[in-house]
Amino acid sequence: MTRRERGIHELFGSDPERADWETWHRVSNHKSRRGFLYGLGAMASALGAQIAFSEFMPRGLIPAVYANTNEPFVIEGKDGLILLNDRPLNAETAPHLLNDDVTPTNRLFIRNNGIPPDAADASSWTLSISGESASTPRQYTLPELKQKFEHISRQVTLECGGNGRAEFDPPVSGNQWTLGAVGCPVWNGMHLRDLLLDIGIEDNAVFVAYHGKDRHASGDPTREAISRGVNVSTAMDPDSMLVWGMNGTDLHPMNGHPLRLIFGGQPGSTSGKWLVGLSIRDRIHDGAKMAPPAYHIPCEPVVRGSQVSNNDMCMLDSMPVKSLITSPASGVVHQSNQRLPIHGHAWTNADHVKSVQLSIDYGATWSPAELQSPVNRFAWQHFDYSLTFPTRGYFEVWARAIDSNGESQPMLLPGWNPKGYGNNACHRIAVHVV
Ligand SMILES: Nc1nc2c(c(=O)[nH]1)N[C@H]1C(S)=C(S)[C@@H](COP(=O)(O)O)O[C@H]1N2
Ligand SMILES: [Mo]
Repeated sequence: MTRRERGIHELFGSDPERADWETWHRVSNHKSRRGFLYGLGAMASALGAQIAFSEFMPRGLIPAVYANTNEPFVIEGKDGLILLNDRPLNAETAPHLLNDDVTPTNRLFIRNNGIPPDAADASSWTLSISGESASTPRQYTLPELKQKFEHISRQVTLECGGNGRAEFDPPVSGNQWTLGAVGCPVWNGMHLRDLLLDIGIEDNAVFVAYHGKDRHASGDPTREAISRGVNVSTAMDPDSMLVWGMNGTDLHPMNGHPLRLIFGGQPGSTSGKWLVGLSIRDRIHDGAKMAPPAYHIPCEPVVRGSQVSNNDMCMLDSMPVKSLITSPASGVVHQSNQRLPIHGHAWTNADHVKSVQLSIDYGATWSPAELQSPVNRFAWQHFDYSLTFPTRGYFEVWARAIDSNGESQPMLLPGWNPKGYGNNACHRIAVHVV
């Protein structure tokens, strides 16, 4: 084998028909990455028993109790997600499983900061609103909310602020999200604005903070796992939602059932799950994970790997323009005499994505893909292209989105930051043309 052939063999494995996203991802990464593992804890809780001799159990083994049935070892209602952490539970979706224009519930990532609440009774769920700038503190049950306010459904992209963190170099700590901490289901609920107008908020209101029913990972009942939110102008934006359903059914238990917030264009951490309280604050909220370095980036660009003092950090208050190629899967083997259809999505915190361009020559030249308009603001937009390849061999397809503010995705990693937020580098997939 030549060196080049060996490279291709390594990339695509011995079975050339296999489109193996995970293999590609592993080898495409220039630094060693913590191996993918099903945590013993998650396995034990799924089995309902501690695993005896667990120290001898080979890593990645699927327990025979599952191997003997057709039931795969997955998070219930979450098909094929990749587990990054089981305490707290964090799981992402491989790009090719995000190909649907509307993300199905079973393909939406899970990002938990603490211990989720036990299964909730939606009929008695209560939301309490208070805070310095709430005119009259009050409560609503979930059935009251549904009965009293206008219902809306919107497709809104939800992306974790740390999506793409795994690629930062030097590495930064936190969940090593690659590409799949993003999704765009249809959310069913109401305008948050309608609720705030019903309560009445004072002129001095600055921030709307959330409180969830999940518990701090330490189990300490006096500490919240996370309590963030958005400034009042974002909360009052007609696109900001209070949500009780996704894709026409109840929220998944791990995505905040029975009530949550959804804010388009913001880091996912603002969209509180298992919502039991809102605080209308007369100042920037000071809840858990509001202080730097959490969800903060250096106010000015820094040298990679620098120590940055908390005083020099600014709040991450929007998510940058980005795109994802969702078909084919990276690592596909493609016949040279055929066209290769490319499909994917692009999103932004700006009004809309203006264009998506593709390159098969490492960015030397770019061709515009066909791009659809968003179904509503903050919905991701779909792009399509039919590629031809000039020769056989190893290719990369790169995608780059440009939004209505003129912002575009960088080809290489954007500014390094100590917590690894906002990586919107171009998505690349590998194609082996034979
Ligand atoms: N109560 C509560 N809300 C939360 C979180 C959480 O851990 N607890 N995680 C936040 C973060 S960091 C993200 S990215 C999104 C993830 O939403 P999802 O798990 O439905 O994908 O929820 C946000 N809301
Ligand atoms: Mo997040």
